[in-house]
Amino acid sequence: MKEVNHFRRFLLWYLATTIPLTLIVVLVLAPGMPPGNGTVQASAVVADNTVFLGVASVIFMAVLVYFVYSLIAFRERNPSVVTEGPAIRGHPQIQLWWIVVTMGIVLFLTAYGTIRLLEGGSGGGQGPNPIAVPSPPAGTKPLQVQVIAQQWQFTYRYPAYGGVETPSIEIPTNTLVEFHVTSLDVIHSFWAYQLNVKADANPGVDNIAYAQTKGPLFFNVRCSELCGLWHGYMFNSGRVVPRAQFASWIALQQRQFGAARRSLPPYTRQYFPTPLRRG
Ligand SMILES: [Cu+2]
Repeated sequence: MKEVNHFRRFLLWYLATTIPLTLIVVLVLAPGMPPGNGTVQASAVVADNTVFLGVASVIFMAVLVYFVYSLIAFRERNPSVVTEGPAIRGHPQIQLWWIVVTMGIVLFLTAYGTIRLLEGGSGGGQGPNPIAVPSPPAGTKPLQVQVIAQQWQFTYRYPAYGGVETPSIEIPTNTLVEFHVTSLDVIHSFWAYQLNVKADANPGVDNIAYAQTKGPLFFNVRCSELCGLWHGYMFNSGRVVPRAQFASWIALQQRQFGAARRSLPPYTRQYFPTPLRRG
């Protein structure tokens, strides 16, 4: 009887299943995954997840196809035989390939992840001295927005507009927004899902995160750090609106909250409020 070339047979099965599956994952499934394409950073995360899922499906299918192939091709057909097959040891070629392939994958993921992280910070909080600073769209300046967390709400201050403090957030389209995230009391976390921004809000700390807006967008803001009794209710929503609409919104905020601003501390990068007298 002719000896079957298992490796070639496995490879054929592997390629026949993995190529279509990986194409479906990379071209159809992954591009629709969260957090969507609301900002430049969100799109970058979707692209990175597409790359990672593509790599993962190639590895996953290798394991799965080999597993199924072994079950079928190498199973003992005679139930009276209970001895194990010969152990596979000392195959230098397989060992070498194993080391080369696994090391290649790990090094690729490390390099890719690091480079992508440094390109624009990926929407994460970078502390007071960011090293991954994205450049704003040509001819525009970054807009600073301070996010102030406290039990149990977010407020926002706009230093370029007299430090006005607002209970809701709007930001203009096609703008690089520089979020300065801080807290007045305990540890919170500012998570603007569709903007792909997530940054810890710590008292006395100026945590900077970037998001470059694209078109108009509705986004949800949630606290994502357990911060006390009403943590689950610490959310609001915001909008990315055209520049003209933003200008009239911020003017309205200045009129509405201008009086309150007089009893606020002047704008700084962090606040150390005196403890509240309670009860
Ligand atoms: Cu909170």
